[in-house]
Formats: sequence, structure tokens, C-alpha cells
Amino acid sequence: MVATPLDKSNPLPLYHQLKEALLSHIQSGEWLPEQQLPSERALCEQFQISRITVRQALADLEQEGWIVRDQGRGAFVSRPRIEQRLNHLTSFTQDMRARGQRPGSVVLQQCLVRPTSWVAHYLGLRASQRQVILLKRMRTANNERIAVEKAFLNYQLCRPILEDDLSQQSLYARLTELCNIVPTRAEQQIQAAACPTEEARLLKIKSGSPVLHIRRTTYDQHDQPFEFVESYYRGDKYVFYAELRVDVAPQQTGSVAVKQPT
Ligand code: 16G
Repeated sequence: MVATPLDKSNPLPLYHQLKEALLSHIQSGEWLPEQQLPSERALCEQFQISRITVRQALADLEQEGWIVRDQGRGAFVSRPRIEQRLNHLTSFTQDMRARGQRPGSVVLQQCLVRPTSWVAHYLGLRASQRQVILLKRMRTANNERIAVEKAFLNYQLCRPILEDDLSQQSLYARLTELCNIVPTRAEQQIQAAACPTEEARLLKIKSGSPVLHIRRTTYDQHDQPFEFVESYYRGDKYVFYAELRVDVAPQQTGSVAVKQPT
């Protein structure tokens, strides 16, 4: 790395200038994901600045998700975030494979439970349908913990899933194979949240770290809801992508009726 000296007459604080300088190495691709950054001491010497300034710049880069710091080992360029397109219905397995990552699951709970009135509402259950399958899984990409998903499945439609081994297989694939359910559309709500304690423990992040709290209701080929999922995705690992288009007024075809004055 060639260190351009920081400009002490610049009104921008030195830590901010250093942060921008380091960021340019990441954004240009000169520093690759997982590559180690120069040590704090090396940065102090190269830029002729104090350790406090270096630490502040690194803390900002870490908070914005550009680097990860490991006490004792140093700072490393983060892996790229996983992007999910919002206009396509995909499974976690498909999302990860599309990015060349190895999907994984740890099944935390797989049992029958009584649905809360909200779950019953989202799944469109009648009062007589008193049981749903709860499938709680930790989702990983290349063995890294990415999300905790709590899926509630319509028991009548998804019965074989209760006994199935979902630690190595895709839920959506198994639903199609075992239950003839083809996930066809979904309604999804995404909210920024502070990670609750239990999920933070599972994801090995600090309680209160930024996460995406997602609720999804997924419908089959007959437009029947079969799953309601509540999940927490690590905010530093996941990005949702949507392509937006302006509404275009429908083209008028055929003749236009002109009202005659009376
Ligand atoms: C995604 C879905 C989740 C679904 C899962 C199936 C979101 C927010 N959630 O993670 O609703 O249950 O895929 O994944 O995208 P699988 O087929 O890999 O088990």
C-alpha cells in the first residue's frame, strides 16, 4: 500500500481522511475480501498519526460493515454481503448457491405447536386447525451464521416435513418432493431491528446489533398459504435488492368514445 499523507490543514478530521483512504483500497478491489489490513502500528507509522486516530477510522469501517476486527489477529476486509432480489421468490439454498456459497442449516426445533392467533391468521387457518409445524433453523453460508428462521407450516399440507431431516436439505425442495407444494408467491415485510438477546446468542453477535427482521407468508400453486416465517438476518451480511420502475399509464387501444355535447 502506498500511503498518501493525510492533509492536516483539511477541515475533515484525520480519522475520517484515513477511513476514506483505506476504503479506496477496498472499493477499488486492491484489497480483497478476507485480506488482512496493515496493523494499527503500521498505519500509525505510514500516515504519521496517533493510534487513537487509527482506531477511530477502523471502528467506523467496522460499523459500516467494510471490515471485521478480531482481537489479537487484526482487521480483515469483509466478505461481500449476500444480496437477495426482492422481485424473485427464492429459497435460502438457492440464494446461497447462486452466490457460490455452501448453504447449511442447524435444526433448532422441529415439532408441533399450537399457533398463536397471528400465525393462524397469516396461514389462513380455521379455529379447528389447532396445530402447526414449528421449524426453527440457524442458516449458514460457508459455515458462517447468517440468519435464524422460525417457520410455521400448515400441518395438514406439510405433514411429512415434521419427520424429515432438514439439516442437509432445502425445505422448499422437500415440500415439493414430499407434499407436492410448489412455492409460487410470497408476501414479505422487512424491518430494521436491534437483535434480540436469544437470536444474538445464536448468531454469535452482540445483543442489539443491527439485523433485518423479516416476516414472510408463502403461497403454493393453488394460492394457499403454507408457511409463515419470522426470521432475523445479520444486517452486515445481507442486502435486499429491488429494481424499481416508474408506473407507465396503460396504452390506450381501440377507439376512444368522445362524449358529444348535448
Ligand atoms: C428463505 C425464506 C424462508 C424459507 C426458506 C427456505 C426469506 C426471508 N425467507 O430463507 O421463508 O423458509 O428460504 O429455504 O427469504 P430452504 O429451501 O433453503 O430450506
